[in-house]
Amino acid sequence: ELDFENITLDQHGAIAVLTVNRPKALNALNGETLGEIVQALDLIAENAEIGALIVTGAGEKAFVAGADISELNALDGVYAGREVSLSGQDVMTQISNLPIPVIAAVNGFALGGGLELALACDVRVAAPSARMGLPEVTLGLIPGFGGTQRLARLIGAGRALDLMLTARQVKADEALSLGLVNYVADDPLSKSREIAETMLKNAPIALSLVKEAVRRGLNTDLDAGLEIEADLFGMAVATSDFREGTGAFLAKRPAQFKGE
Ligand code: CO8
Repeated sequence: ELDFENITLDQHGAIAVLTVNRPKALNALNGETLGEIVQALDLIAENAEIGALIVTGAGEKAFVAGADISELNALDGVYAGREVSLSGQDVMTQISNLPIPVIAAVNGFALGGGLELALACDVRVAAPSARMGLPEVTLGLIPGFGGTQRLARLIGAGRALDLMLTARQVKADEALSLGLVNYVADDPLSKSREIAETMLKNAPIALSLVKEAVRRGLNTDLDAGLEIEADLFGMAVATSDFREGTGAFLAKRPAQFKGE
């Protein structure tokens, strides 16, 4: 565990857990917290032992209740607004670009920037108590940490527009039926660990190539996406884990992947 003010970073074997911990503001993301998240992501990226990341919020009440509204309130001018959005987007993009699976364990409120944080993860697990929404228009704002783009890509423009224009909060069961979350579980952190363990049985490079294929493919048209897939498929075939995986199947034994 490292010395951060507003987050904790723990490692349990191959799984890192990043917990946003600012209880006085329901874990809202101020600039300092975003900076610590970036430092944590750098540590995770440098640590070859870590094969999956879980992102969560401290306490029962909130995952992350948004960007810090007192900091937002001090913003003034088109330029300052654009810069703060770009730098928050960059943090979310760094999460989504990590070459390992990232799971959001959503306990309690995930609003505004908090939902955008969960949207930057690969898989979302919600507690029954979770409340999710993008209430920015109630503040005279719009989502600025990638929410307008990632939510529409995840659940479709029509459903995303409903959530953003009404600013309403959805509970876990509706979030599940919208495809906003993948699972609802009483203990989202332990369910996230279970999902991470399942993923970690698979070939690590293949996991990173799947993420890359989906992410890059969503930025392009089908033909270009299929080319990306073929290129990355070729890279998978060039790994020794591919030899091991197919060889183990044919020999009827479990595969021992090395991440090479
Ligand atoms: N920022 C700062 N402080 C917050 C935030 C926040 N987002 N959310 C809660 N807090 C603080 C409260 O001010 C309160 O502090 P205090 O005890 O000092 O009064 C404390 O946390 C506890 O909160 P409440 O008393 O309000 O708790 P309730 O149980 O009554 O309500 C809610 C819980 C419903 C979650 C309520 O706190 C709430 O509505 N919070 C704000 C939610 C919100 O609107 N989030 C979106 C923010 S906008 C955003 O995220 C934009 C992202 C993109 C930015 C792009 C940059 C340009």
